[in-house]
Amino acid sequence: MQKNILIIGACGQIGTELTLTLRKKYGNNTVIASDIREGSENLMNSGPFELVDATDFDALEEIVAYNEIDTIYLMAAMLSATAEKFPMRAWNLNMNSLFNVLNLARQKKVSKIFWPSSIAVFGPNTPKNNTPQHTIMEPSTVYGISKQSGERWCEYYHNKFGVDVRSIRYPGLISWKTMPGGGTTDYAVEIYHKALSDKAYTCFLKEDTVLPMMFMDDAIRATLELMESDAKNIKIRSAYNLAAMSFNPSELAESISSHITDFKINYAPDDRQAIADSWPSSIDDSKALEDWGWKAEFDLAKTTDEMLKNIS
Ligand code: AKB
Repeated sequence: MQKNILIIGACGQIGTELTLTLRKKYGNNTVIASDIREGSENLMNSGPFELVDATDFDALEEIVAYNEIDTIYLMAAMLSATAEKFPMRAWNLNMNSLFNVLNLARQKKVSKIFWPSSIAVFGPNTPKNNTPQHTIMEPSTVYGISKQSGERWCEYYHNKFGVDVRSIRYPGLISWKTMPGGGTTDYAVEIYHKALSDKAYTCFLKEDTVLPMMFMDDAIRATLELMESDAKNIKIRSAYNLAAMSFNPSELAESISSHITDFKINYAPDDRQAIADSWPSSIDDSKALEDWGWKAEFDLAKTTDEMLKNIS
């Protein structure tokens, strides 16, 4: 029997690129994309697609059985800034979708799960620089609370029921194929689009707000490397710290200015500043290196080259 892959939340910023990469690697018909809405033309035309609400267990169960799914990537989530506006909706989506896939694995309907965690699991009492894998967490955002709870449940399902669930604490992700939506790190994508269209950007974070970031190609490679590692090497079943680079809006603007010399940045911090202030500035990802050989390839200069080249 052929075994297929299901991506839930395939039309979002990570889901789109993950689906396209997995289709290239394993074949278009092997990777079933699904979301609550349709996605980009590229994604919709490259393989099978199912419309589904990630909180609907019966609908997911039917898709899994019909498509002979073996592995699920659950990418559907409400991100940090939107979750502050709709706390109950965020909790419902972020937690119930996770319980659905964990329970499908517990019932042996699928054999492997990927679920994304985030640097948002950390909070204001966490050491800010080179944040360790195991440390004080105490997230102060709705999104962070859902991600930290999710991590606890992943580890619990692994220990209690042997569920093969794997996860990464993604930093802010920078990509050009699909826009992010509702996150605090979204400025680091918007800025490139505005630099090219208007030569100016008003940033919603202060100039000296340092956050951990990563180019999407690195994030997708990390996800696949984690999922393809031998189960015995995966010693952390909550979620792995992952890092590539850290910078503030002013440093990012400087990197863009080396290509677009008359680019101007202004600052008008809003509610998202408090979220950013509660997160780490840099991350220690040595456990990911130790357990499955992780190493980032894109620094800020390389990311800026790729973003400006591909958007324009
Ligand atoms: C967000 O800003 O909410 C996300 C994240 C860091 O998880 N990009």
